[in-house]
Amino acid sequence: MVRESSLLGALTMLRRALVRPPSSNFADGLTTADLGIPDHDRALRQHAAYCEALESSGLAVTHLEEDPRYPDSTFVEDTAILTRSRAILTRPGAASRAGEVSAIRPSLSVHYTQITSMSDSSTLDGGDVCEADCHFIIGVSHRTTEQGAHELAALLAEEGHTSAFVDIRTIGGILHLKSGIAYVGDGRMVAIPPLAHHPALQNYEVICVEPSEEYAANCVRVNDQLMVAAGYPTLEAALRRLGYDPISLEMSEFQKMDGGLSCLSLRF
Ligand code: CIR
Repeated sequence: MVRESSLLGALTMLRRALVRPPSSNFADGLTTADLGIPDHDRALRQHAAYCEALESSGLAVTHLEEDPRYPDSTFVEDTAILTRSRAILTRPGAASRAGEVSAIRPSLSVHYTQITSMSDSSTLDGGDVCEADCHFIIGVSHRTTEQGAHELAALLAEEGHTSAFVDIRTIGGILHLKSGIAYVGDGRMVAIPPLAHHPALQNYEVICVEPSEEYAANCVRVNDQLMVAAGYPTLEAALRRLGYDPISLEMSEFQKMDGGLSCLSLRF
């Protein structure tokens, strides 16, 4: 095990991130959003700003090569679940993304000696896994099967982590669980209205986003910093009232491909 982390209060101190820039054929990836075709140059600029924000949060950022074999491969979060002691390689729920997992493995093996693969009878995307201190909330979605969610929970339990499940298959407008919730530390969870009262969130102080700001629910706490999507003033104001000083980042080109802030990095 080589995850270099210590505890920051109850929050895990993060040291590193892996990112992969959007490839030139990024627009050929999967999407349900009806927001137009992403502009590759603008996506690269937004990605660069995102990487700067990770660095300013104290992370050493490893920039992987763009990988045009997989147009969705900039969304590296979906390929692995990283705990203190191991990397768990996922089984993406979209067939076109399956090869992304073997593509990321060598970069993870630089940092992890223990790498576990999920069974090929399950599917699970990293975007369905929300880590909240040592507890994991796992979404069952159109990408993550119930079996995949339970298999991951069993693997996490081997390390003493607890899990809860949230079925998002009937909730419109979100691809993954973390399209709709984010743990921002301090016992607080940001959530979209349909998830705000879910039993899995009952032990958290829930910051509920307005229906018009649902995209902003995918925010990312990294050490002392909180990264939020730009253009969602009500959530940003609510976070400021709670004492956060969010870094706001333009995400328009990734939103066009159903991606959010968390999807763009593996943080450990
Ligand atoms: C996909 O449909 O798989 C990509 N276009 C977007 C993945 C976003 N990932 C995430 O939310 N973790």
